[in-house]
Amino acid sequence: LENMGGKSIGDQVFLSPCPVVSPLLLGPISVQLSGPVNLSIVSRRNPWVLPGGRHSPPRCKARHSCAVVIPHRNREPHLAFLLYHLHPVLQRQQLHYAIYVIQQAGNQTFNRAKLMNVGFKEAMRDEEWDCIFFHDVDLIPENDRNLYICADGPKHMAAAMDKFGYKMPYKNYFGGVSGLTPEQYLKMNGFPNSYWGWGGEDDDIANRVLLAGMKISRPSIRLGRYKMIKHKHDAGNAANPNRFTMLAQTRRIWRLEGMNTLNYRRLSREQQPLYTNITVDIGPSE
Ligand code: UD2
Ligand code: MN
Repeated sequence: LENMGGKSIGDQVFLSPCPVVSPLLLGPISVQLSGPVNLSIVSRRNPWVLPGGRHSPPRCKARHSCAVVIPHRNREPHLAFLLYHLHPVLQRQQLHYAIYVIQQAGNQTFNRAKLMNVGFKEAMRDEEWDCIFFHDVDLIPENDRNLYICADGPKHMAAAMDKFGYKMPYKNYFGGVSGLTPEQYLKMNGFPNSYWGWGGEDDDIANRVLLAGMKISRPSIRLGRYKMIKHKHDAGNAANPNRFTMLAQTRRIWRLEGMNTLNYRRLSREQQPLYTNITVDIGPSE
């Protein structure tokens, strides 16, 4: 027990808090996008991950907890790739965490932001997470010092993506990966449910942050690096032609539409070895 870094009282083991800066961090990660990865390879490399994709540091008490929510449909190879890299990163950051994959059932138009609202709700049923991350399935972190920990303002993690030449494409960009405390998330009434198809929802979310009186927080360009797995536009996720008109209305709509109007039907919830899989019917677009 000495070696476990904890004290034993009765049968209980009390771990001491993890160091403020994890000694396990490696910094830059070389992400090779070639070579096959599948879930059994990922499982073998992450033997201590518990069913549902949960983990806590074994030898100290985590200072922070987070849920990672991944909106998903039909991108299994990307999911395997992300999990291959993300599990070890979260473990090296000594976080208490769980990964939730939110699957949109059926083949109606995709709705990324609504799936993320579902993910928030479903993750918070399990635990009072300190921070919820919303993670595109195809973005691989390239530096483990970009911590999956919340900040004073809603945190945009993917500040530097390879596809944008490792810089911000425009000011207030909020796509890809972001992290919010439950308080921050609820203060902006969550995300919009009304963006069906590709585009606009990320800017609506950025608008909500600002309209709710918060400031976007970002890691440095050096740490906030992500590689996007190259892909084509998915069938069922055509560009949303209404996105510009909708974006002009966020100011009027945000309090009326979002977390407080979310409705969906949960079809299943399974504890997979590497993630909690939640399949939902989010209805057709209105
Ligand atoms: C950009 C943004 C993304 C979002 C999107 C517009 C980047 C890196 N990301 O992504 O955050 O704002 O534009 O909606 O710039 N997905 C599925 N199955 C589908 C369709 C989408 O799983 O059939 C999920 C998946 O997690 C994917 C995400 O939705 O990563 C965004 O879709 P995308 O990757 O096709 O769009 P992209 O790369 O233009
Ligand atoms: Mn993408």
